[in-house]
Amino acid sequence: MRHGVPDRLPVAATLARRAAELAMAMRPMAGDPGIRLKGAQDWVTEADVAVERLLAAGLAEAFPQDGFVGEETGTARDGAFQWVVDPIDGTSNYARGGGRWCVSVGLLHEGEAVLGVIDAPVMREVFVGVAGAGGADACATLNGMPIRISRTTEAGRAMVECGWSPRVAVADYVALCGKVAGAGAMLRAGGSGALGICDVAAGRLDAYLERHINLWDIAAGLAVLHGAGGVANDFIGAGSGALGGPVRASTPGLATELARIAGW
Ligand code: LIP
Repeated sequence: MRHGVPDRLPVAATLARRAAELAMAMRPMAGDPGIRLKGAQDWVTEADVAVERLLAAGLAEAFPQDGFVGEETGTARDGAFQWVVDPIDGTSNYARGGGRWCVSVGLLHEGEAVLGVIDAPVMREVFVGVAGAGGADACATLNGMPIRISRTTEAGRAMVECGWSPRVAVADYVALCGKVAGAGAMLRAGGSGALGICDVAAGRLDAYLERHINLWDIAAGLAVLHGAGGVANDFIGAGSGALGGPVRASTPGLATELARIAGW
């Protein structure tokens, strides 16, 4: 594992578990008045804020020298190692009593995703991904068992999730779905970018595309994806870390064709 990751992995896993238990305890019934509308179709619940506070406090206590970025509180600190957390990814599913949501804890080192822990308590699934030292010994697991991407190389044989949020015009999303389906792929949409990218890592999907997504949604998932042999566009290197941007996560064999199909 990369320097600094071995001592951070168990702390991240423990805190993600505690955060998932808190989110479960605060899980709203559909239509709960406690849900505050952050924007059209973008829900933030009281749990979102409480869970992020638990993660921020635990990580600051364990690693005061590390930086921290959270969806609800934004950038709190910079550091060579920077934690990037989404307290509840799949918030809309969570807010309606659904089960496809997770706590996502990612760690960047000098702008590279080197560790990811994604805990989906209703699904009883915990994904872990670690970058290798110099590209070697990278790995990814689901509930402790190794996972690997699929071998799909053609869009016509692929299953592809296309994510959406109100940050993107509906017409653009519909056009993307039309192009992906027109290439022969089967479409999926699940409402959690983190879990969608983990499904690519586990071979359940062959690609995850989204025109605009935020760093906290995918930081942990990128570590899981790379640990499982998957590839993605250089999200951080392209300057999308601060304000979000496009993500194309897939098997290596699909990367070029999907970039052509998406047009971004
Ligand atoms: C979600 C993203 C997902 C997107 C959803 C939503 P949140 O984040 O992870 O990729 O398609 O619309 O934005 O808001 O649930 O943390």
